[in-house]
Parts: sequence; C-alpha cells; structure tokens
Amino acid sequence: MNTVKTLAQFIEQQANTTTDFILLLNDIALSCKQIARTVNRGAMAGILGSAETENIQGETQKELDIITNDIMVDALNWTGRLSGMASEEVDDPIAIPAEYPKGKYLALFDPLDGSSNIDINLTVGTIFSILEGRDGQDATLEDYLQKGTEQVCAGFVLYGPSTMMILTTGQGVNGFTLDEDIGEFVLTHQDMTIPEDTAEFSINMSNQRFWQEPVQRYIDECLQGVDGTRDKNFNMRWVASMVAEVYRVLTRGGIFMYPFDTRDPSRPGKLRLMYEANPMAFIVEQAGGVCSTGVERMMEVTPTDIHQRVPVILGSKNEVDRVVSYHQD
Ligand code: P6P
Repeated sequence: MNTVKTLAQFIEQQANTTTDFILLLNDIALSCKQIARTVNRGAMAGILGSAETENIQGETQKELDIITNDIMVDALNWTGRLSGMASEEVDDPIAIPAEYPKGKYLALFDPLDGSSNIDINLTVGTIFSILEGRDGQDATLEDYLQKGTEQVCAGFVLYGPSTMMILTTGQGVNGFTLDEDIGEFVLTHQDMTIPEDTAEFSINMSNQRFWQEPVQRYIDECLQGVDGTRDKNFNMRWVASMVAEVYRVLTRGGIFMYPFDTRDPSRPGKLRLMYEANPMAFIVEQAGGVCSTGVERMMEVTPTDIHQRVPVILGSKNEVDRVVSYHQD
C-alpha cells in the first residue's frame, strides 16, 4: 500500500529529533504554506512591485520581501521554540518579544530568495538555517555567529510549478511536495544525491570581467568544450534564483557559482553566508556534493556578521574540486 508520509511523520522517525524540534519545523512549514499562497496570488493580491524601501544590503525591497518576512516572524516568535531570529530583510537580529516564552533554537532565514523574479513569475523560495541558541534566554549577537558545521537543520522551500521543501537534519537530504488537497508536505524525493560529475554550469556571465583568474580559467575551459582541455561540451543555466539552481543541482547535478567579485573587495560575493550559503552548503554536502568559497569549505567559514557575503561555488563534487584546485594553483 502506498502510504503517504508527511513531513512531521518523517522527521519524527529520524533519530535524535526532539518534540520541540518537530514542532519548530512544523511552524516553519506552516509559514511557508502561507507564503506559497501569498506568492501564488501575486498580482491578484496587489502585492507585486517595489516597497520603495531598502534592506541592509542596500537592495530595494519588494512588497513581498516584507510581507513574507512578517509571515515568518509572526509564525515563529510566540511559539517558545526560539531564542531569537535573523532575517535578510531585517538589519538587526529579531528578539523574541518579552511577553512570549523563549526556547533553545535560532532561526535564520531569507524569507523570499530570488524576489527579483516575482514580477516575471519565475520560481522563488524561502531558505532557512537552524542553530542552537541560549535555551530559555534572549540570544546575543555572538550566539548567531556560528560556523555552518553547527547547523542542526537546513532547508529551502521552492514556490514553483509545485511547492516543495528540501530538508536536511544531517541524515541525508529529502524532498517534500505540498499536497494542497490535504495541506501537508509529503515525502516525494527520498535520499537526494548529487552526481559527482556534470556538464552543466550556472553563473551570471555578465560579471565575467570581475572574476578572479581561477574562475575565468574554469569557465573558459567549459566554453571551449570538446575543442579544449575538458574534451566535452558544457551547457549553461542561469535562473537568477538560488533555490531553483540548487534544486536543479540536487536533481541532475551541476555547478553553481556566484564567485568573488573584484568590483568591491568589501563585498567578496553577492550571496550571504548565514542564511543562504551555509544552509545550502549543509544540504549540498549531505547530498554528496561540495560547497566552497573557492579557498575554504563553506561550513568552516568563521562568521563575523549576520549579513556577511561570501563567494559561493557549489555542486557536483568533481567539478567543485576542480575549481578549488585552480584556486590553489
Ligand atoms: P544576479 C537573488 O537575488 C539572489 O540572491 C540569488 O537567489 C541568485 O542566485 C542571485 O541573487 C542572482 O544574482 O546578479 O544574477 O541577479
């Protein structure tokens, strides 16, 4: 008999998961279901376009960036599971209001990654990372600045042709598809693994003149195809939505890069360590892939700021290892 296994049932059966953790994951899943409905209504809800405000990154916020951030904060701050939160859309860490109990976890998230794609109706998503905080007390800024290796859970939700949650708790990577008839994320992609080889790269080619030599060399070799040293032709994809790129890598392999950019050394990359690169690194490594800055394993980077940026090179092991070796040459 084909028994449907919901997210909660699956996580409950995993080793070392506490009731509090299962309930936290349920809270996150609920907020993402709400976000899915909101995103799906798009223009009909009159929520597309710019909010005429900027986040700490100096990026113009979309209406939906703010709406989805508020959905997550309101779904999580009263539950007693968290010691604090951090969001791409909020400059400082978000304290749990004094009237609510505090728990032991920290939730860090990008509530709507790829939101520049919203107005053109392309896949966007929510990325989240769970750390252990100061049980029962308000988290300090220091509590957030933990290496990616300290994550107890990482996931992302895709708002695309179907709504999916991709999740790891350190016991492999599993994919859950939202069954809107029952309102549950159900297990559809068990033990996802990334092929070690690929012939597909993802990078924003318009930045080529700002890349460092190792990335220039790697992409040049891909573009030379069978006429060059790689002896095979490559395909290219660039969706400009990290969640969509990473999901493609999980399903058919590939290498995704947003590398070091020489334009502004104070901004070593575009993507953020704490709530984009680290959660994706945890997932990619758990699926047999590799995630590096080019010179360091992503999850070993010592954080200095909750919004810090890092160069990101992730995906099929043999291709990422090759790019890392070029950085060592
Ligand atoms: P560009 C979306 O804004 C994002 O943070 C990632 O999801 C995506 O991979 C990247 O930026 C796209 O950047 O420079 O191509 O618009």
